[in-house]
Amino acid sequence: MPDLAIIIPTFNESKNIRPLVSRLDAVLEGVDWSVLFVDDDSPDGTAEVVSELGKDHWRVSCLKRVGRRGLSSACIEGMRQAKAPVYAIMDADLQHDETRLPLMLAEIRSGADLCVATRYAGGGSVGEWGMGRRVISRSATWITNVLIGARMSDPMSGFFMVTDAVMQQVFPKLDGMGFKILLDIVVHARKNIEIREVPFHFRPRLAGESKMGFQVIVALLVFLVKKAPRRVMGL
Ligand SMILES: Nc1nc2c(ncn2[C@@H]2O[C@H](COP(=O)(O)OP(=O)(O)O)[C@@H](O)[C@H]2O)c(=O)[nH]1
Ligand SMILES: [Mg+2]
Repeated sequence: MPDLAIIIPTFNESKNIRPLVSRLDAVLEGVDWSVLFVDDDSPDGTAEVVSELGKDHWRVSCLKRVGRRGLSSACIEGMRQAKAPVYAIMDADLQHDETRLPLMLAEIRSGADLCVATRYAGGGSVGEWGMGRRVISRSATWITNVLIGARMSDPMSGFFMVTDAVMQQVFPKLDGMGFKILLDIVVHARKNIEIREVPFHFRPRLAGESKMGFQVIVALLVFLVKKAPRRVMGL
């Protein structure tokens, strides 16, 4: 069992797999790590690229799901399958700065239960986003923190590390819907888990397309309306 299992959900990311694995190799020297790509049968052949790479690279493997889609459920299934003491969740598209991974692991090893890579504190940034996307992201973050009391500067971050101990508590409670896996974990974990943050600069996407869209925002609002009363009423 490796010390760290990196779980990467993919949909049409074939061009990003090899560059990403080379970067992981470069930054994770000295760590016993593995990476599991959870691919929802991408038409561009992402799963085949991963399997091919995995033949010569024992740290790399692929979980291919057929007939299903979903970022959160892909992360959950990936963690359940990988079974490691610590999991990192990150995107395949090179937008998440992999050089942060050793720092995040150091936070976990020194006692954090969850370490979130944040775009909104300590010198992190969203890079070259347009005004519209900035406003939507900031508003969603603000509303989330008001309603959920999530204690995080970037509750919508898709880049974080979490211990298996926390995941074992929350697995039965996660619904696997939508994009907000971090939020789902924090809402369902015990209230005193130690959350730390590491800043990062969100890079522009080089290859492939974003799957974030209007339906993601609607799904977030539905989630908040369902979960907020639990927190506000202390349930
Ligand atoms: N397995 C799986 N991965 C997905 C799905 N939707 C998005 N992803 C992956 O989740 C990550 C984040 O999605 P992305 O479109 O980059 O969102 P953005 O960074 O907010 O624009 C990327 O690695 C995507 O390939 C999905 O339905 N299933
Ligand atoms: Mg992305």
